[in-house]
Amino acid sequence: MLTLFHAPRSRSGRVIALMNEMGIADWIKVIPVDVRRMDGTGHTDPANPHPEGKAPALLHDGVLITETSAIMLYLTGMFPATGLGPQVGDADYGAYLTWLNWYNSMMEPALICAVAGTDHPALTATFRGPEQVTARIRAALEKGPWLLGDRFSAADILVHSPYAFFTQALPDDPLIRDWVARCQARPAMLAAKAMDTGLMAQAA
Ligand SMILES: N[C@@H](CCC(=O)N[C@@H](CS)C(=O)NCC(=O)O)C(=O)O
Repeated sequence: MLTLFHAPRSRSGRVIALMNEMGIADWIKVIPVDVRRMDGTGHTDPANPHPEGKAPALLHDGVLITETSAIMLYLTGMFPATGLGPQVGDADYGAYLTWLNWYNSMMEPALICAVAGTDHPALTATFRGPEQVTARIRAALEKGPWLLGDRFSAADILVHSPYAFFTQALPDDPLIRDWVARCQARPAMLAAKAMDTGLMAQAA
């Protein structure tokens, strides 16, 4: 019914971690795919239905969903009882949607521009920069311990992830560092990493 196209050690690991958190892994068939990597390795996998050959991609009864945040919304909406994403009518729903979309439209572009060393007035006017990213997350974590307060959600899995991928982007801020460490230490995240280790070993 649900099929996830997953590339080990890529952005799709966040969906595996979410599946584990939600306890829905038995409902989703995971198909490992290759993707082109930044270091020049890998190739676009013809088995992957993603129009850009990227991972993740989710197929549900013939409907294709791409973009990690859209997949997260789709799954947390499909399995509301798992509690990993507030639903319409919940007081946290607006903040949840905001974090998932802010991640795509502000955080990831700002951090990628910084890691790439790219600077242009049009980029800063649109995406701001790493300091503003840090300030926004810090303001939420001051209430914490998670982005939605007491409630851990898919938003934490998504928003903390670039700091785990690009450790050079991790700010020297104990509040943010502790939150990233807490997200990374969750059993669901550790299980996702162990799965990737197994898939990499099989592929070698
Ligand atoms: N905005 C997309 C980005 C997906 C993405 O860029 N995935 C990378 C792996 S980390 C990929 O598949 N790259 C292969 C390529 O660009 O050809 C999402 O969050 O799902």
